[in-house]
Amino acid sequence: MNIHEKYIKRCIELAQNGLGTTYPNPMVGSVIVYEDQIIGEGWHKKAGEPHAEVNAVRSVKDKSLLKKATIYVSLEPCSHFGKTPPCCDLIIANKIPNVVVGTVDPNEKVAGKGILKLIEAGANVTVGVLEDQCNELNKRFFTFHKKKRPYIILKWAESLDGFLAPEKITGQERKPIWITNPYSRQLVHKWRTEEQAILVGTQTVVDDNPKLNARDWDGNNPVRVVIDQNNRIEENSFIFDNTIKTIVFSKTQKPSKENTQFEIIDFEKNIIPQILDVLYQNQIQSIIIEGGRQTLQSFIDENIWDEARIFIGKANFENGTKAPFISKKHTIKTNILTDELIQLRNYD
Ligand code: AOF
Ligand code: ZN
Repeated sequence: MNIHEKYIKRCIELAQNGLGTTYPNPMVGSVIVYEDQIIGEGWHKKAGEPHAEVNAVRSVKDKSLLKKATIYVSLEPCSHFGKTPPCCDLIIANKIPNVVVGTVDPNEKVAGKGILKLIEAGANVTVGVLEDQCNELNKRFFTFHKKKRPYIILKWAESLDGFLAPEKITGQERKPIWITNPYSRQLVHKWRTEEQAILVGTQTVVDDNPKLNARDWDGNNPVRVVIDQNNRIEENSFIFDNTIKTIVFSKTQKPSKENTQFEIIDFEKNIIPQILDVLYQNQIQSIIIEGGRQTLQSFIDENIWDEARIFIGKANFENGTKAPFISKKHTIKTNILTDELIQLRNYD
């Protein structure tokens, strides 16, 4: 690992502190180095708050060193006036002579203009250090800006013999049978805090009345997104409790409710591009899809997904609804105590 890579790696580490809180902004980290010593560090914490470079510059005690230093940033410094002023101007104003950039910002408002502005101001700019890792860090942000749709994570749990959880019906009460253990379930709540939205199909809401929040982890709740073609979901379902913004894709309008947004789409046509388009328009950069079988399988069949996270439980069910089928290439297997977690990436 060369010197530039060492410091960009540190930028990536710093950036990761912002996981789940920077939306719609990317996670960005920055370090300022003088004579192979870190003299300042910063990361972007929250949209609207200072960018990584600003926090890094502010953290430098002896500002006179800036004129001789190198600033490392995992993402190209911005050149536009957004919620905050351009980081390029800050670098130029502080006369920092060397700038090392992990990767180019895909946001059309920046997209190379930051690098150009720095070069024009006389800075010595190096671009593309640990580029793949910097792109991976902001896989959601990059997918959103380049593919004009959210980053899509599919998640489900299946039995050892490949079935989704059946329901145990005792008297009038329907209770889901848990496939995964409490640790895996808590991990799912952590995952929910990392994404901007969570999506399920109608049947899942009708059958399970899920809350779709992240109650077992400290962090932001994702926007709830449900598909309900014929408005079958009951008014008193948890998803309509107004506690979290909810988007409903339906064939017909319903009287609007507080915190609930009805989106009319054409169910005669393929609904996936229509849904993704609305989510894009709503600035949703990532979504975790948690069921049911039909919804998950339709994203798999269209090959519109980026990641799949599948828990395999210990028990055999022998019958029930077959779990979605997905080709298990690029597999990472981990054990969460007794459950097995399979993680797939779609590089198409
Ligand atoms: C940077 N450093 O730490 C971040 C950048 O609306 P604003 O002003 O917050 O700008 C958001 C955009 O700036 C965002 O879409 C991305 O292109 C860039 N983010 N740039 O130089 C940072 N977070
Ligand atoms: Zn900036």
